[in-house]
Amino acid sequence: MQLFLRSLSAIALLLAISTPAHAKTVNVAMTVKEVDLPVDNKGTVQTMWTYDGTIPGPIVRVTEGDTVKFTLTNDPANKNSHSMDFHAAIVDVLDEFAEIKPGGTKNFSFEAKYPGAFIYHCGASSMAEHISRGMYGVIIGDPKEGFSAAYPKPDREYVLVQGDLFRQGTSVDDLLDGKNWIGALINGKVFRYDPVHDSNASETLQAKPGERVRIFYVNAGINDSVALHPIAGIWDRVYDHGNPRNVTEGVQTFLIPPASAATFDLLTPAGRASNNAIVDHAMRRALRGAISVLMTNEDADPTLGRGDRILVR
Ligand SMILES: [Cu+2]
Repeated sequence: MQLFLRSLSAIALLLAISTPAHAKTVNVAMTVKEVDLPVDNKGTVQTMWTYDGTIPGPIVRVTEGDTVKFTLTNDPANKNSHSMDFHAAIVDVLDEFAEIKPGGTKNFSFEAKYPGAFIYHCGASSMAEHISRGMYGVIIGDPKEGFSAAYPKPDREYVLVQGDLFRQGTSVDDLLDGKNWIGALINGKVFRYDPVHDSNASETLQAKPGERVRIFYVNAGINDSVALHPIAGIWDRVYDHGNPRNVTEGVQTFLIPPASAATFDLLTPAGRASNNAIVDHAMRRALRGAISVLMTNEDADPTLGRGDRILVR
């Protein structure tokens, strides 16, 4: 009996070693839609190109080691070819990431091999136009070992994706040269969460005093890095690329290159109301849209920063 139990536990151990504990297959489908969208809080509309009709596209959230089975549909009403480039995938740029015509569909699979926050974007030509018109989003791969002392469980999570806004109709050459750049989009709108700089803004990020707020920040800008600083705060921990192994502590300003992401923990002060301005500290972009206000007080909306409201819209 003892021998039998011992061999059973040996088998269990072998299974545990050979199969990742939580690996699963996650089906993700997106449809590219070329649509008119408001790009600021007062409702100025531009024709944008999107995944599923929103900027950014849907959040894809998996666990490290999961397999993503992805289907891309290019809506037949669209005028342009589009594609999908997941930065979390190790595949073939000419195969999986190839563009498809309006009415077309494409399937591919990949393993989310590394934990972290990764951008996805359209890679169809010209990429400068497809990305700056809004074709981007984030895939989050939670670490398979879960939370730990090195990667503590946050009280709230927020996703912020910063993109560019150019004057409608800007040529590809001018996009590449940064001409006709008129603003920085945060989750699709200039000053989206900043009622201080934009009286039309109605949304903010919220937390209660003393909470650990984790921000997944994606730079979808086509040329410039983001210099991310939490005005009136210090990043308690920054996980470069969102990978818990890439931790830096006590950070004022952290650089996020184009088409990259990092994850930021802010410990809000306990026992008092406070506010932070989450800012791209490059003034050209800060004062043209890249400021988001985090309000900390006891009345914080309990639904914000949780579930599907980690992206506030
Ligand atoms: Cu595209």
